[in-house]
Amino acid sequence: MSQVVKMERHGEVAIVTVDSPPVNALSAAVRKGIFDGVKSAAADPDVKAIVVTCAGRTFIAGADITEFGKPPQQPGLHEVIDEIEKCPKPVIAAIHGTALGGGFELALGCHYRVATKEAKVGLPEVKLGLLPGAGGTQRLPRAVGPEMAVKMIVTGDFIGAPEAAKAGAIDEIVDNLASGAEAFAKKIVAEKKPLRKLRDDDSKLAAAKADRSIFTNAAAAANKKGRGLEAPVTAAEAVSHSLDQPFEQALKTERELFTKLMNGEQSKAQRYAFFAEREAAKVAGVPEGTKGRDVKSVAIIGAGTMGGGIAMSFANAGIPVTLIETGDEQLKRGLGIMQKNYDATAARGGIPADAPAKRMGLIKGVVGIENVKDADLIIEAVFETMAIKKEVFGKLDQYAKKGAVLATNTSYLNINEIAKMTQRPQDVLGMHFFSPANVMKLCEIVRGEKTAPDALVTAVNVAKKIAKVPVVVGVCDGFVGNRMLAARGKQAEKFLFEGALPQQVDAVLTKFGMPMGPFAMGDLAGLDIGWRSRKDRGIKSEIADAICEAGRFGQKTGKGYYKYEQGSRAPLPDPEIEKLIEETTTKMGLKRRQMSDDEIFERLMYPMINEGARILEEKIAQRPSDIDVVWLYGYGWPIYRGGPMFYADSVGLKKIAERLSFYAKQTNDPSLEPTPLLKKLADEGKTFASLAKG
Ligand code: 3H9
Repeated sequence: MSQVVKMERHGEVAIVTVDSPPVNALSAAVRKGIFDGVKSAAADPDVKAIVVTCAGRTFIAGADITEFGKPPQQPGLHEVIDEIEKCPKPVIAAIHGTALGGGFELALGCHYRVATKEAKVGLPEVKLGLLPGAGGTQRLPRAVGPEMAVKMIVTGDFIGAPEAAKAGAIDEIVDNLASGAEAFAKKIVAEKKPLRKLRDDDSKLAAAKADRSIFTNAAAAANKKGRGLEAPVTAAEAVSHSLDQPFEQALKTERELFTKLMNGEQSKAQRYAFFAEREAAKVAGVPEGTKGRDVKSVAIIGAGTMGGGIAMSFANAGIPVTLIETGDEQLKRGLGIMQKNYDATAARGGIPADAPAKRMGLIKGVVGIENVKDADLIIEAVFETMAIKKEVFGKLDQYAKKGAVLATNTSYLNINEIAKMTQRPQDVLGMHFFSPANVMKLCEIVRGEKTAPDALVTAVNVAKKIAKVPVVVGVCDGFVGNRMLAARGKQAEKFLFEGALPQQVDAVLTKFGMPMGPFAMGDLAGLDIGWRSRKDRGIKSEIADAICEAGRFGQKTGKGYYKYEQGSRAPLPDPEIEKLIEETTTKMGLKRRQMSDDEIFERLMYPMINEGARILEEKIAQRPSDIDVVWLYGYGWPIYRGGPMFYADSVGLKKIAERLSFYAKQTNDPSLEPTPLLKKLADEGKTFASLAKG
């Protein structure tokens, strides 16, 4: 048989085993192997039943995404599933790990399904901008009912095997997969059970036929959550055809909709993001086989907004942490906020009712930095001031045990300088979380000049363990994300002097798909922080300073660049701001002009992309796709646009370089000229992606 699919006989049961690491994806070879295996077992008179199972860590995790967009190879997944379904002998899927996408669809095409208790099943295609394209939108509603099916397909969320069994998608939970599946197969044969084909079973569809609101509701919920995404809405439509089209016709519709999505720009970007995220975890310059250090206990210093959010991330992942403060008062306040946060999430059904107590139980609050002594990983999240950070690291050097990884959650400061406060700079690095740290998935792992490879790998591993997306970056002011944000912010601020209002600038970005624009973001973060820092550095910004002088610090004071109604976070344009901007610019003798949305968009985006190119030149980021991951998971960049560098490639670097040069001259700002790297790529007609290919 094939290299990736093996067949053996256990008496009257043929076992077809897929063995194609890492996740047994349905490559052409795997599809052919299963097809041939089932066909030959069907033809063997001594075989009475067939088990399809997988070696390694998981059942088939879906179609092989790397094959998408390439010329199709036979047999297609449909043909494989047809071959299984029409097999005259019972075919049983034996599932462990995760049966996902095409893998779960293949299992649904089998006559029976058994699974281990820990197994999970799901149709996560929407997360790749797709919909299940091998019968999933038709067989799943028949297995579990349309309401549950549409919810699973539109969210792409997995469910556990016990829940799937209760709903009707799994026939039996087995302790030992191999022996359990074989025994199940023999029982089916002995009891002469029929060949159950989901395509022929409409019993669960009847109830839903009367009330089709489940589809519109699912699509509306998806629309609300994933602004601008095409796939969830299209997927809901495909599932709805289980009710109004005969099975074969609905399969055809499903395939058409799948193909449309697969060839679309959104799915292309989402598939790119999937691989970019995985690529980001691979650290260049670390010797092969470098293992992370053992992390059994974690301490976090500072119970403020960031420290609290980081502690919650650990507790959410079931990992106990020690949270350290300088006094009882501060500790009590921090723990109180975390408790309130958890309670609010539980009240809106985001976590189970008993979760707040359980999670708070994992966070041990203590007073005194000496309590770091047993921790294998220490994350400092104190005030963002070099002097304070240095003092803390001096103390950590004194109290932390040998080999502990010492991380700072700074968002701008120089890690090398902080590391110098210790006798062990090899153990020091940055773990830059994004606010709110218990929600945002990004963690920039900042590698100092002396950071040891195994310390770096430890931080990457820990970040993954707490469900963050780690991206390794180098030391510079603001690292990758905030440095690019600053390039954008500089332009946004200029627009207010030139003629635009905050709401016009922000709307340009929200229309593009960003969750908010720079001014709404400033209001959320608090305008006083920047004001204080400007004062410290002796910098003036007439409009921003005037806003703060008027006591408008953003959401926390109910007024900033916008006004906010009591208890609401919705930014409302404020005529007072319009007046303040006009008065300030008049006083400065500036003549305001109408600015077009196109100019605003280009002047926000392109300088950011230019800064991204500079970051690559300086090797602060390892690869363009890492920059994209930073923006996707740290700043809410719309996933269907892939990230700023991916977006730049789609616009064309030549155009971006030309426009940057144009604006450099128009605004008399030479810093906007394209960087040498961007210019070179543009001149050569190349893309950022070409850099990754070497
Ligand atoms: C589909 O099925 C369409 C059908 O409806 C219709 C067809 C007609 N293909 O995530 P990990 C690689 S669409 C190719 O780090 P984990 C991944 O890149 C598909 N490669 O591991 C990585 O490679 P590397 C629907 C894949 O344990 C390695 O495997 N299915 C695929 O954290 C390990 O991955 C999905 O959307 C794939 N399908 O998580 C499932 N999947 O080591 C997508 C993974 O070189 N996959 N790789 O970086 C996942 O959600 C997770 O990978 C999984 C494992 C949960 C399976």
